[in-house]
Amino acid sequence: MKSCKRSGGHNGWMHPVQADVVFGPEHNDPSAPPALAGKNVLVIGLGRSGYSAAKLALTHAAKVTVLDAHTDVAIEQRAERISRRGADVHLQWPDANWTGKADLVILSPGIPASRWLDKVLAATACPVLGELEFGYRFCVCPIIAITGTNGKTTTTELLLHCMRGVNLKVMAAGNIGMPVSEVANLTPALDYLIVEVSSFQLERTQQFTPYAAAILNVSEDHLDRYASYEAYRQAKFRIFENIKHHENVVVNSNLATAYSAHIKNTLRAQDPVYFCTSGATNGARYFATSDNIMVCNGDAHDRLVALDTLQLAGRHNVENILAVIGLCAAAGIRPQEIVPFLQTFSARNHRQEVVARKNGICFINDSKATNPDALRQALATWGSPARGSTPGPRVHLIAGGRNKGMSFRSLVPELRQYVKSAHLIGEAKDDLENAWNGLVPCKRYDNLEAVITAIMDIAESGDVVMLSPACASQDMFLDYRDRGNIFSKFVKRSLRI
Ligand code: UMA
Repeated sequence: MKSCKRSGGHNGWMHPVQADVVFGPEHNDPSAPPALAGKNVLVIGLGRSGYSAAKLALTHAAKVTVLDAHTDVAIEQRAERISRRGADVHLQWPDANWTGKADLVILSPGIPASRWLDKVLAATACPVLGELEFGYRFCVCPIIAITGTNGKTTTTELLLHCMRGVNLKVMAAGNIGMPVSEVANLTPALDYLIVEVSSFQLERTQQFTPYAAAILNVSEDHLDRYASYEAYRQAKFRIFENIKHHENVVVNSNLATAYSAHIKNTLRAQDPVYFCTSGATNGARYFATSDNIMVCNGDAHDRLVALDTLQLAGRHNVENILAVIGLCAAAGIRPQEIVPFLQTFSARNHRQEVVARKNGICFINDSKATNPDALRQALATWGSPARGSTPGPRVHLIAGGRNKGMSFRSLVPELRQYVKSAHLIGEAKDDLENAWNGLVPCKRYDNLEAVITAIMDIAESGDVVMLSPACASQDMFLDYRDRGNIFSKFVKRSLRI
């Protein structure tokens, strides 16, 4: 294995740290601890990110205040734990009345720009860091970052699997559910930290400089937070902003035009590594044909691995695999070295997960599909009739939840081709019914249990019952995992397995 391009510091790696108004000039020396002792740190949001950031700041002897607009059992438990360590915590905090002192504000990713936030930030008049940026400042190993509208978690887990397979010490953090602030103090023991990054986290990056990074794909999502699709895509491209070395920038060739437009103004790496799922086009270094994953070596195209030897199904997963190959290559791992690990990795829970097969009916939990494009991928993967079975639509689709400002009309072709019946839940019931009624039979429900009971009466051998909501989960569930677990529980109970 070729060693990664490191340049001093831990394992030879050193963050490209610039003079810093937040941590003071001593942060130019990466071996010096960030200067937070005695500083007033205001953390906004006491979810997982705020909790980890508050603990990290407390560890560095900061005076920590935490504000959260809500409260629930989990928030109260976190509040109690950090209060015991000296934090001043305000729950159910009313907007716009912060008058305290702060030297640094740390924002949780789920908190969007708003008038009350502007007021707080204006009142404090101090630097503001997102939790990702804050945690990053304490990391001392190289970071590999992954973003994209869909596939981030699968790709992060696949990269973890491959890098561990070649005996590197790696961990995963970020949007995958583990804040970077939580693991920053573990990074001295790591070769790499793999970070799943969301657009929310990227909105407030400053010095965040991954050693290597990939964008898997960008399609419409979170339009309740962003003024436009373009604004959302721009947030995604911030992942590359500080990377100078073009071999370490890995991009889906679908985004080549957008990438070129961005580098004119902001991005530094002029000539990224492209991957492509539709053959050797657009100068892609890594690409897939209908049967194989290929590597471009100058004019030669070498077959790396046959698609039918992989456990991950679907074209969208080919995208994820190609990105992993590109990121591994940036870390000095040759594509051939990871082939056995590509072949042994299978999809994790909640992402097109087969929950049960009984009486010829397949039950799929795709709770992680929180936008229309993810639903489209799931239908393309599971919608085609099995060999030898009756042609025609076969999916009983369960969709709905909290609409993130999306239109569902774009799914009409897939709906016509693959969906036998649509079962609608959550706040988005009306939007979905308006978009789909007349195309497929649509029925509305108040809860998932009622949906499963109804579908059990109509599903036949050869059909697929799929939860792929195309919406966020928080209107009815704690999160997508909770939604998927409840779906799986009801399915198994109904099938008596
Ligand atoms: N809050 C306020 N005021 C507000 C909004 C929220 O006080 O106006 C409080 C809430 O009461 C809550 C806290 O802020 O207590 C929640 O903060 P948060 O929404 O940032 O959530 P965390 O628990 O910190 O989780 C975040 C990510 N969530 C979001 O970005 C919405 C998690 O990604 C991530 O796993 C975690 O940090 C660790 O890095 C989840 C997610 O849904 C999976 N991500 C979105 C996605 O994948 O599409 C971006």
